[in-house]
Amino acid sequence: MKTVQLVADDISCNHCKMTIENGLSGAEGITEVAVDVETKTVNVTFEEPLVGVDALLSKLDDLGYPARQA
Ligand SMILES: [Cu+2]
Repeated sequence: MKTVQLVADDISCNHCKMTIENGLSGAEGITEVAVDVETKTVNVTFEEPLVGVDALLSKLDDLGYPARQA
């Protein structure tokens, strides 16, 4: 199990938080998703090799929140 912190500058409110948390959690290999609106960070706990950082970034992109690794 691995945890990564990603930053998405477009996170601005609780709606963004819900969109990302709902959009990521439940996907295969993703154990936990926590979005902090104030710091615009997304903390994801996941299991490799089911998911990797690149896949997480691409999912965030699809949700409308381009991100980078913190
Ligand atoms: Cu928002």
